[in-house]
Amino acid sequence: MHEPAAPHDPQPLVLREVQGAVATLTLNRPEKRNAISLAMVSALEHCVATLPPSVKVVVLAAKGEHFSAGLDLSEIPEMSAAEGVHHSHAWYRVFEQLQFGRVPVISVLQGAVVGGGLELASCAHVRVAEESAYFGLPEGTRGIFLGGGGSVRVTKLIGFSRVTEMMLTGRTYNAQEAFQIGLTHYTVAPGAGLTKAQQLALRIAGNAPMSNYAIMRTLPLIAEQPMSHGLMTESLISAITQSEPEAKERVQAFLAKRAAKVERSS
Ligand code: 1HE
Repeated sequence: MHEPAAPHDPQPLVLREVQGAVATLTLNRPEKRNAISLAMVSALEHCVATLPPSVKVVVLAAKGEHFSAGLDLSEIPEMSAAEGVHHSHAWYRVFEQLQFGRVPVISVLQGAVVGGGLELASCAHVRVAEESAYFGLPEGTRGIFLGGGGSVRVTKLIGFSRVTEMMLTGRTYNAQEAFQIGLTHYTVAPGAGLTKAQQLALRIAGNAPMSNYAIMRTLPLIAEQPMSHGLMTESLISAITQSEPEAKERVQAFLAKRAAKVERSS
């Protein structure tokens, strides 16, 4: 069932549909190419903060031909420098909830994934792109700069050299190129993104919750730690994860030939 982000909102900017363990959040401003206004940021924050405990995976999608045209540029002309800082921090709050929240996030990307749209997509743990997707950082041409965490998150995904070149020249990467440089994990046919994301969501929801949590929360930390700290963090989280009763049961099931073997991905 689709629920509006805020009760009684006649035109919700983000739709939320919960089916079993999977919540689908859909940016719902296609007439403005899902440009991200502060109101949309708040709607997203509300949807994430109030996820039912039964939800184990979020799919983040967008209505229309474009995932997102980025920051709602109509908010820029009136903004002072101080307001700009607070504006960025409002984005950071919800993006942090997405990346370091309770459950993994899979994004479904089509058409323009640009500026703040790419910053949002880079918070997801898995990115599925339809062939129509293209990725850009047009901030330079608008006279502005990244402000939704992209200089950290996009740079971690593809390196500062590529981000610098994208921002200076306005170059965009198509879906195939984005896959090749590690910006996305899957490329699928037009219209097939949501189905692919839902299949992946069911796989992820079938994992032990503590394993999912360890993967999401500790891999980014370990990546930033010096090697000796990283190895210590890994050994501790590994010991905690494998001590969970669910881990014991899953390993026993494999040893007793009751669990599925590893299969080639299709
Ligand atoms: C917008 C926005 C927007 C569209 N803010 N209103 N982002 C950009 O620089 C990308 C700007 N957008 C575009 O280049 C194009 O709109 C698209 C390539 C994404 C799509 O083109 P098209 O032909 O399908 O749509 P359109 O006719 O350009 O736009 C439809 C409407 O959406 C139109 O409004 P209308 O009232 O005339 O119908 C557009 O004005 C409106 N629209 N994009 C506001 N972005 C936290 S810092 C992040 C910094 C950034 O994100 S910088 C990148 C900004």
